[in-house]
Order: sequence, then structure tokens, then C-alpha cells
Amino acid sequence: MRFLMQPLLEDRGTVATQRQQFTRSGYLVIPGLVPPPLVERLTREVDHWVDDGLRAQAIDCCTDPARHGPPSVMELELPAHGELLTHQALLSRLAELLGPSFVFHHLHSDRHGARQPAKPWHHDREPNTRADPSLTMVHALHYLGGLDETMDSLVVLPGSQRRMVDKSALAHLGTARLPGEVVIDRLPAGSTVLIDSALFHARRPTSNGQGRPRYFVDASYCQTGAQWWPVKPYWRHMLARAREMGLGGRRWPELFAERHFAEYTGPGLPGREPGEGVGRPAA
Ligand SMILES: O=C(O)CCC(=O)C(=O)O
Repeated sequence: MRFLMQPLLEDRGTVATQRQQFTRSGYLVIPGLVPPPLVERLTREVDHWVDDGLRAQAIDCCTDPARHGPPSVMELELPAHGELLTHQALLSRLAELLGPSFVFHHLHSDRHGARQPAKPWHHDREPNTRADPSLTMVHALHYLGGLDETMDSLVVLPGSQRRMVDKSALAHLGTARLPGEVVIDRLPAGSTVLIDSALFHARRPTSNGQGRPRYFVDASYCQTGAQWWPVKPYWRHMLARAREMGLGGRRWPELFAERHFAEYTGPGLPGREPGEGVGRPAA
């Protein structure tokens, strides 16, 4: 199935219908959620983040925290990124899907060029201490300049969020076409795709990659009710800065609360068994 601007799962219909769609299929496309002036500021910040080495520094801080400590600047400290993270239209949509109590998990920002490596089939759900399958984690995938035929596409496998398998269980398939997949390859600027983080998805290379850079920001959020494992060693510092900066405002008191996290252990250490916490019945 191909997603062409009349999507089956565009954000139409009542809140209840959308919630049902999201539960069943694991994704929801929201064209133009991010307003143009914010897109413009974000695009400039992504350029700064990538071109001035801040992204590389943030990666070093995650891969070798003992040597690097926390980064000098985090994504959420860039003003437009902080605004995107807490954009009221986005948080209201999340509240419709998750209920009012959810916590920010992490934020990434990047600019993809023509030679960006593909991203094989995977999911991004992190475990939580109760391995509770009813607690949902959501990734908001923001395509700042939209998507067109000159850019790699996002491919999703509807319903796959219900499998209880490791993140990389389908990695051996690379980005191969799978029965039932949905290709999302045309989006207007400022569009967001909300996915259940346990949904299998991939970035599939285009054969026509001579176009504009692909500006991509992703932010994730978890329902409260258990402690989630963080992915960044400096997660406490990140939440503390968000609180200091007043990013959550008064309406979202749980958004940057530490109590919803377990201690960082790093990949492959105790507490991070493969697939743990995915907690979904087999599809
Ligand atoms: O680049 C994309 O469209 C998707 C990226 C992705 O799969 C991820 O960040 O986990």
C-alpha cells in the first residue's frame, strides 16, 4: 500500500476513531502539524546542530560517557527544538492517544543527505520495569521539509507493534518490501508521523536521491505507570534542564519528572534483556 496524500490513517475522524486506528495499526500521519515559522527556525537549528559538531558531540557522550560526560548543548536547549518537544498541538494529540499522564523520553535531530545509510526494519520501544504491555511508548517522527520522491521513504508495518519480539528481529531483512507494509513517501512540510514505538519501521533509500536534504527530528514519550529505561547516560541532566527552562509549563506536570525512569544501565548490561518490556501479545 502506498501513502499518497489521501492516507487511510491521516488524522481525520473523531478522537475515538483515531485512537482505534492508532491502536490497531500503530501509526497516525498528521500533515503540517508543525507551523511554518517553527519549521523555519527548526531547520536553521538542525543545520547548526549538524554543521557545528554538536550532534557528533552528543553521540560521543552516549557512546563513551566516562570520557565525555554530558554534552555542552543538548537538543532540547535549542529554543525551537524545546518548542517542538512541547508544541501544544502535539502534546494534545498525544494526550488523546495516551491519556493525560506521559513523560518525555528522548529527542534526536538530524539532516539526511543523499548518501544517508538505509535503516533496516526495527522498532524503538524501550523496556520498563513492569514489562507492562498496556503502557505505550510513542515516537513523534517530524519531517520538517516534508518527504518527496527524491528522499528516502518511511516504511511501516501496520499491526506489527503487537509482536513481542526484539527490536532487531527483522533486521536481517534489511529494508526489503514486506506484505502489508505502508510506504510513506510524500508529505507536506512540517508533517509528523506518530508511531507506537513497538511498530516495525524502516528508512528505505530512494533511487532518485539528488534532491533537498531530509530534515528529521524525532521525540519520544511514554505513558506513566512504570519506570522506563533511559537511552542517554545524561538523562537526569536532560530532564533537569527541561524543568529549569520551564518547558513543560503547568499543564504537563509529569513531562520531565525523574520518577518515571529506572537507572541508566547502557545497552547489553543487566536490566536490558533483548525484547524485555516490549510486552505485547504475538500478532
Ligand atoms: O528516517 C526515518 O524516516 C525513520 C528513522 C528511524 O527509523 C528511526 O529513527 O528509528
